[in-house]
Amino acid sequence: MARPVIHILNGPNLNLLGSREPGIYGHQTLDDIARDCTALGGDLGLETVLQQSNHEGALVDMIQAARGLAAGIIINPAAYTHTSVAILDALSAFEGPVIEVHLSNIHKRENFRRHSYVSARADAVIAGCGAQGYLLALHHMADLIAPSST
Ligand code: CA2
Repeated sequence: MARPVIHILNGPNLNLLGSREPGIYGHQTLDDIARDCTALGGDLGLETVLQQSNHEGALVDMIQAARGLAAGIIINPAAYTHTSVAILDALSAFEGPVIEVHLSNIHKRENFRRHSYVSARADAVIAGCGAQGYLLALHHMADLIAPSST
């Protein structure tokens, strides 16, 4: 039987991970994160598809494209977390679970990072765990989409 597919979406500048600001965002690249998610997804019986864009509309398109295909979305909207009603609205039209991930603890940084539009739709929020946050999100996603035994 086909494994449930989880889309892991990443916003602007996350393609630079590993190359700059390791003190805030760690040493792992987005390719490292994709590789680790693929491996863990295999253990959890999930297929993972990781995508990144620097453009708000492209992220909206990715979220819309996940409808009917993905069992769940894990998203790090990056700076659009704090600005984008468009991403919130697109996620609201997605039928499955949504988990918001941030590498850094957005509540320990500048005030403007403390508000997330996306959190109003997210079923769970993980912040401050670095790249491990994506793996924690995958574990929780597996629980959220597991068929009920009752
Ligand atoms: O902590 C996170 O994961 C953030 O979503 C990262 C965003 C930031 O705007 C959010 O407030 C919190 C920024 C991503 C930028 O990534 C870079 C990686 C390497 C070098 C420069 C930027």
